[in-house]
Parts: sequence; structure tokens; C-alpha cells
Amino acid sequence: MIQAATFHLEMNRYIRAPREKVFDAFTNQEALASWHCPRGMNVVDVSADAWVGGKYRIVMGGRDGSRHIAGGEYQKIDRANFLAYTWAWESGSMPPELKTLIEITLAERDGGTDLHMRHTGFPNAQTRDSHMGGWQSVFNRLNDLLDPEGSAGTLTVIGDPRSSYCRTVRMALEEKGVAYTLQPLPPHTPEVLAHNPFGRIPVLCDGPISLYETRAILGYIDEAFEGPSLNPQWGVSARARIEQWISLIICHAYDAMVRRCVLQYVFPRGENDLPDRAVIDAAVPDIERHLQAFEAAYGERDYLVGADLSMADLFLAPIIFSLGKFPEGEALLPKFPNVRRAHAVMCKRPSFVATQPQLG
Ligand SMILES: N[C@@H](CCC(=O)N[C@@H](CS)C(=O)NCC(=O)O)C(=O)O
Repeated sequence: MIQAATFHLEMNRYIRAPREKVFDAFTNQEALASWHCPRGMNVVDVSADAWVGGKYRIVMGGRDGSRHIAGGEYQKIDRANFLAYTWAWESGSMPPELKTLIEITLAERDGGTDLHMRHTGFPNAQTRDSHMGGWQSVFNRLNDLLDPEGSAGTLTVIGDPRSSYCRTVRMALEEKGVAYTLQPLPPHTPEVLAHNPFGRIPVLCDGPISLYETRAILGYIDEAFEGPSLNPQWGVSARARIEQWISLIICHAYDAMVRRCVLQYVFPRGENDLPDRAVIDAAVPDIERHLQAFEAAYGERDYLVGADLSMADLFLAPIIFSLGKFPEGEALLPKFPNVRRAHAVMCKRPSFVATQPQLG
């Protein structure tokens, strides 16, 4: 005997596509194959007999080889207006005999479609909440598929294009080949604060999912999207080394090179609105120590860890670029030939070229 279920979730999405197209994406097998799984997974197999009483089955595959299979029966089909179908997992946290119900209501608005989803019948709040996160990700893929801008209609990077962290995120998206929209905004604006209580940029919005802190954003980009891995290095020590460099850059190198040097020129706060010499001069020995560490790490290689680009390089390249635009960088960088050579390699990458900022 199955306990009466009392938990449900509701979701609203606006999709810039005609109602018929949105509706058909739920009932057409080929369409379902291209969107109906969370980011980071693939639809491995799908069947859909879209008539009342007909069944559907979706096999979602994780990169680790895991399989998550959901299926059910169509209950009501009113094309382009309303669709109801049962939903059950063949394995996982919900018992296969527990059938939940999905109701999709579509309404036309401003040339697009308001989609309302009601998913009822969860046995507890935890199961409902885990489905909520999953559905948000699944509907992001639906949006990528139907929006005329593709993933740029779903994915937004909020931040000043001159910000080195912002550039790191944009380079990561470029490296993965993922289209996005840039919302160029400085830190602490209401739009930024709406997503990050600390007001810092960048913020990545993927539909209703928003993230801040660049390392976390890169992890999301790497796992959620197809395309080359941002950390292709093999082995525990290589992966730890990447994290070492990222941590050093975020906690110390950025402070010395950007905050205490570059930003003194970009946003001068010294006497007579000039760069604060004392702050810059005190930063120079710290900048030099960091450059020494990077010089040794590169050796004869062009990347910080191993023979390939990693997230560590995506963090460092925008900082070296900014530093090189100001007198202290111009004076210091020639002393570090490995850093210069590796940076020249980064400068040629299309991801670097595509994210070139205008520095003041
Ligand atoms: N730890 C943050 C640092 C982000 C950061 O410091 N961003 C700068 C712009 S490059 C910023 O928002 N500064 C404003 C502030 O610190 O209040 C991250 O990794 O994203």
C-alpha cells in the first residue's frame, strides 16, 4: 500500500517560441531526445506514443555511465494548450510503483509561450526539492533548443568585461563552445546583488539557476556542458596542482597584481585622483614573488599543469594580460621568459581573442 502523497511543485517559464513548438517538444520523440535530461547528461534512448493511454520512456545517461530511466502514460492531450502524463522512475530514490503526475499548461504571450508545470504526488519535500533542481536544468535545455538565440537565450554572464574573473568565465564558455549573453555591469549594482549578496562579479545565470564565485562557476560550466574538458589532466596530483594554482591566484596573486596594482590605475583613488603610489610600490615585491612561482611552474611547458590548458590557465591569463598593460607589469614581465612565452600561447587562443576587453 502506497502512502498518500501530498507534495507538489510548480514552475513557470517563458519560452521565446510558438506554443505549438513548445507543445511538440514534449510529445515528439526526436525533440525529446535533444532536451529531456538535466545538463551534463544525454538522452540515451527515448520512445513516446503520444495519444491518451500511450506510453513514453526516457533513458538519461550520465557521463559516469549511470542510467536514470523515467516513463509513464499520457493522460490528457490537448495540442498546444494542455498535456498531462504520469511520471515514475524505474530506479532511484522513488519507488517505481509510485506514479506522480505532470500537467503542462501553455499560453501565448508576446509572440512566445508561458509554460506552467505542475508536478504532483511526491512522497516528501526532499524528493520534491530534488526534482525542482532537476526540472530547472531540464527546462534550461528546452529553452536552449527553442530560443532563437540558443543557449545565449538561457545563459548570462553578469559582470564588467574588464574584470579578470569575468574574463575567466567567458573564456571557459568560449573554450567549451557554449553561446551566452554578456550583461556588462559593475559590482554591487542591484542586478548583481540580486544574485550575489556580496555584490561581486562575475555571476553566471543559467535560467533560474544563478552562481557566483568563479571557481564554482567554472566547475558548473565544465560539468553542465558538452565540449572539451576544462581540466583534461589525468591523475590526482595534477588535479590537485590545478586547484593549488587557482587557490593561489584567487587568494593572493589577484590581490597583488590586480587589486593593488592594475585597479590603482583603472580606478585611481590617490591624491589628486592619481594612482596611489604607496599601494602600488608595496605590491611590486609581492607581484614579483608570484611571477617567480609561475615561472618555475611553467618551466619549458606552455601551461601551468601538464601539456594542456586547464582552469588554472584560464584564471591566470586575464591577470597577466591586465598587469602587462601598466608600468609595473611592463617592467617586471620581461624578467620572466616562461611566463611571457606561455602567455603568448594563451593570447592566440580564440577564447582569449573573443574576450578582449578595453582597458581604461
Ligand atoms: N572570489 C571571487 C572574486 C570576484 C571579485 O573579486 N570580483 C571583482 C571584480 S574582478 C569584484 O567584484 N570586486 C568588487 C568587490 O570586491 O567588492 C570570485 O572568484 O569570483
